[in-house]
Amino acid sequence: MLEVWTWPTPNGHKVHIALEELDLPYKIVPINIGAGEQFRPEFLAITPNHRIPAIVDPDGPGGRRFTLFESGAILIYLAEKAGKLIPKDPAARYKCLEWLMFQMGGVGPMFGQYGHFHHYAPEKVPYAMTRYANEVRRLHGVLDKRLAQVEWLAGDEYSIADIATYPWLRFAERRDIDFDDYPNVKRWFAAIDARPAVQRGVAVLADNQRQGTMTDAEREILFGQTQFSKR
Ligand SMILES: N[C@@H](CCC(=O)N[C@@H](CS)C(=O)NCC(=O)O)C(=O)O
Repeated sequence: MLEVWTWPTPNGHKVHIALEELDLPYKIVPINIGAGEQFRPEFLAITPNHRIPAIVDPDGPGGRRFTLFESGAILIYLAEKAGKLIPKDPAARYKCLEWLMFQMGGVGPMFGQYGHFHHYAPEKVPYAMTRYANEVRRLHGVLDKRLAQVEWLAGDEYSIADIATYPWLRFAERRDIDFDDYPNVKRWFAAIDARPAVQRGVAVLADNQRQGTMTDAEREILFGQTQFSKR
């Protein structure tokens, strides 16, 4: 059975949602990133980047065991394996990849830095806080403009581009975002949020979701020497 090495974060949820939407059987291998499990040798053998998510497919290309990391690559792999969630029409397919890359290169990294400087950094750095707040608003604006023209990010079809983006837009209040300022994003978000497969996807490992502030030990693992030592 396909294994997902994961944790309940936006990048993990992308893969959980896709698997639920595709109705593919899978087994969860929890990697507690606050406890340093991403540095376990078995995990490093799958992903030298020591970040969740990663998958192991015993029935990969050529019928062989196949490992893959980077959530965007995993979404493309799963969608192509199942023949769903990625448009077949060539133009729509490239639009899907365009918005998937927009999420991977823009929404994820910028929202991540917003979270770091607004919620986790040990000191207040006003320049960084303002920069990432501006970026978060700008990216919502770009999405809103796209979604004023089309129903889903790829165009007419719900796809892995929507699945990649949705988990990053959850808990908007934590980014000081009011969806009333982005009515097309609001409509799109509500439609995805209501899908039963999406609700099952975000429920994966939900009991392990971080509650409250980070401990010093977690902070050291995620942002301190542990993170940067040579492996
Ligand atoms: N570009 C990667 C990013 C993955 C990523 O940043 N994962 C975070 C959780 S959302 C992680 O595993 N962090 C562990 C760490 O920083 O050590 C992807 O999309 O898969």
